[in-house]
Amino acid sequence: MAKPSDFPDGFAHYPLYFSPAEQETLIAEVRTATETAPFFQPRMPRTGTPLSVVMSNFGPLGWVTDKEGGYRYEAQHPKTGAPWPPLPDILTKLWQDVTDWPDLPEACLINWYKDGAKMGMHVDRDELAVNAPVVSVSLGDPAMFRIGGPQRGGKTQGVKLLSGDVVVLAKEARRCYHGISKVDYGQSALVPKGGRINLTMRRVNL
Ligand code: MD3
Ligand code: FE
Repeated sequence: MAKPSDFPDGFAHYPLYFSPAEQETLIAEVRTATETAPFFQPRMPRTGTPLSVVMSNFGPLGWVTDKEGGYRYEAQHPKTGAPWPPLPDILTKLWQDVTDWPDLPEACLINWYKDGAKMGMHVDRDELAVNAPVVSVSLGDPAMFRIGGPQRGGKTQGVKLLSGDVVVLAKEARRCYHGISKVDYGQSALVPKGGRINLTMRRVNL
């Protein structure tokens, strides 16, 4: 059994931070935002291989990736060219509650995991603000989150993330390999078309 101390410094898990009513509010915010900023299919740089999640964003900047341009932050939606919808107040409040970072996040990536979707082990390194915390919200179906160390291929710890859970990645944890190895598809009725939605707030610029 893993002890909490096996997790990297700066990792914090807040189980069921959001009530069922607040989770419904968050899903309604996602639904409204994706009416103007529809989910898009992200693709790997150079190969164009699709990732298994679909994505959108809230905030002044959004994370995008495609074959030609690779991983980057953009102020406009890749398909519509419109600015991203603003960060909802409930997420601004969350950031202020669980971090002591002086600035608000610029980007909130929305990842939607449908049946069979996963996310391979990676490090988020497209932000200039590498020391700012990242705050993540899980909604819908449960998922197994894995976090390792700063080197690819080392030992990892698993944490099951449930709907309403919040994870904060600060300090060393911010620079650790992590991914979603499995989603227990069909366990939650929260997401109207099924699956899991993850919201990840990031500070991009210094
Ligand atoms: C640890 N998302 O969007 S959230 C991602 O559930 C991402 O969709 C996963 O990894 C998801 O990049 C995991 C938790 C998370 C988010 C960002 C991190 C963990 C992190 C950045 C650095 C270290
Ligand atoms: Fe990540």
